Amino acid sequence: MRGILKKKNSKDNCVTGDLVEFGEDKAITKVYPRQNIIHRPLVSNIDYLVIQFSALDPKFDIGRFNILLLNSFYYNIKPVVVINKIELMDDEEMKELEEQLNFLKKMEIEVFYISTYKSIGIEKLEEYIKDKITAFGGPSGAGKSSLINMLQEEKVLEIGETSKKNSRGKHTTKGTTLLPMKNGGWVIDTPGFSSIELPPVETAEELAGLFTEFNEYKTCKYSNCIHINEPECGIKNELNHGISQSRYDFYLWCYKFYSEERWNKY
Ligand SMILES: Nc1nc2c(ncn2[C@@H]2O[C@H](COP(=O)(O)OP(=O)(O)OP(=O)(O)O)[C@@H](O)[C@H]2O)c(=O)[nH]1
Ligand SMILES: [Mg+2]
Ligand SMILES: [Zn+2]
Repeated sequence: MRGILKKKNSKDNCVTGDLVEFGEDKAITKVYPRQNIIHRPLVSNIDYLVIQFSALDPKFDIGRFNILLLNSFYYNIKPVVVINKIELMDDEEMKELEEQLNFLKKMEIEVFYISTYKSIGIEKLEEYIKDKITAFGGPSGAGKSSLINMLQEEKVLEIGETSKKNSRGKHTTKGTTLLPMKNGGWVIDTPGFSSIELPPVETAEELAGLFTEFNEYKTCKYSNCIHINEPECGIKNELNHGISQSRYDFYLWCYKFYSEERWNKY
């Protein structure tokens, strides 16, 4: 990239997904304005963010899942959920997982339960993301590269193992790669992460706005209600009915984090 285009200390001068112009020496001379950008994973101009976890090995983690979901709403990118390795679960475990993710229906978020080993659910997903640009994000070891190898034209991505000791991924994918899909559209493989950051939300109102399933129940007595200690709160009234307790608990957890670690420091 031409030095003149680079802002100092900026990680997003040019990212995977950018539309660019380049000269004969292949140096990038122009980066076009972006339709969108997300920082975890760092990609731009995408139609969907697939949030991919494995059911087991490593075990599904609703806390980290919720953080990724919050990021996709913060950056205004449509999330699609993929749960891989479902062949490792018995019926009981599967039912439990589906219950945990039931709240996504209300938010009109598609969930695909798949297994790349047993070729379960791949075609449906393929159909859904056809002709779109889709980035895959999620923890290391979830099987992102394994899945993308099935969707793209050539099997070129390296596949890792999960550690026998703690069943964590081994951070096999190091870079972010955009690849054409067999039937049209593009997929982006990204490195898995071990830690996930909360997005830079600035106020409680903004935070509540990222929980889109709250919208339907905002019949709160006070128009500036943040659904915590206020009486006659539409959200709290719906707990365990329209609003899932675990999502509300996650909301409280975020609120506590932001008010203790961020908002008082601005
Ligand atoms: N049991 C099972 N294992 C799978 C499945 N799909 C992938 N794996 C295994 O999961 C491990 C991790 O797969 P990767 O595709 O490297 O995972 P990744 O998400 O790309 O990991 P990073 O690149 O580290 O972020 C490998 O050992 C795969 O063989 C599946 O459907 N079932
Ligand atoms: Mg990978
Ligand atoms: Zn309220």
